[in-house]
Amino acid sequence: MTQTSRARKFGLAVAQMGPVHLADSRQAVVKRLVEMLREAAARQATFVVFPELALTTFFPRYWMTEEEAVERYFERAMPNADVQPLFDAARELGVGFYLGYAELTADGRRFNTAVLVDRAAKVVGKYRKVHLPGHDDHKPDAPFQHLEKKFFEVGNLGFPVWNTQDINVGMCICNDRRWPETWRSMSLQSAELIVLGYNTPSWNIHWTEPVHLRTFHHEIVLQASAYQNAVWIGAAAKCGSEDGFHMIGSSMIVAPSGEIVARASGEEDEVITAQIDLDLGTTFRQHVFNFAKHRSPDQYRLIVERTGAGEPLPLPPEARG
Ligand code: CDT
Repeated sequence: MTQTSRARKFGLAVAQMGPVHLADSRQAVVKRLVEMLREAAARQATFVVFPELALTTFFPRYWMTEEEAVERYFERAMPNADVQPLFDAARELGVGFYLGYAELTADGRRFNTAVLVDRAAKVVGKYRKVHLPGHDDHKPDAPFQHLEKKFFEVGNLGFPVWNTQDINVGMCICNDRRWPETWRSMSLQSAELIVLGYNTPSWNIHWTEPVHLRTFHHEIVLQASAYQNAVWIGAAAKCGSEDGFHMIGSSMIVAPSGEIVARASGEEDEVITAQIDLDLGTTFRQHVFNFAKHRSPDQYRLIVERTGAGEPLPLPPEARG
């Protein structure tokens, strides 16, 4: 990794979670999160990334009604009594965090959400997942469901960036990481660190994708996105076999050079840390990815004008053969 002379260091931890089974209580899960928060603090981290939907099993794999899902898996407030011990530990240790959970709003709307919590345990930001994968219908012949499109609405908060703990931080969630617009929306707001949690099933129910590609695509999008946007990335999995349904691990911290600087080794609860040098991102933003100097948004209009791929545009006369 390229080194800069003026280091602006930030203690980052990623807390990977092993499986959360259907029978596991919220209290037991939060105890695991608190233990990892303490380990991260002992290793000089001041911010911890926890996974997507960290408090329960990955419930969109099960067919059920929306009412059943709300009853068992959604949070009506954040924090709430079950999660309060995590907030108490964060305040005691002076460690901020990212936490993914299923959000039920006061007016009954459902989102796949993450909160950004500062070192005083105050919620300073909220992100709602934009790129919801899967389907909303029952697929009885599939080995499991992926019902995010049934249980959640598309996020309505955009891709904000917050200044907290003296750095610019952005958030996204799981499938968002596969889409270049996610990262660029935040790097155009000078994000220095982008954090995410994920639950990535090892098998794709939509086609027979070789299992090794699941991890390969996870790595390639994180490494390319870190480099192309000159940001640090912290990505936390919930992984291993939840009641027989396996999900990939490979939680990691990726530098703006695209290099992986820390990576989880197993599929259980595991804390990885790095003292990240924020000036490394500045270096990349000043040179190859100096956006103000090199971008040409007028040439990229289709990116915001079209959703799906359509016909080629009429060629400008000088582009014709
Ligand atoms: N949780 C989540 O977003 N999972 C998706 C599965 C994609 S299936 C095509 C992911 O991007 O990992």
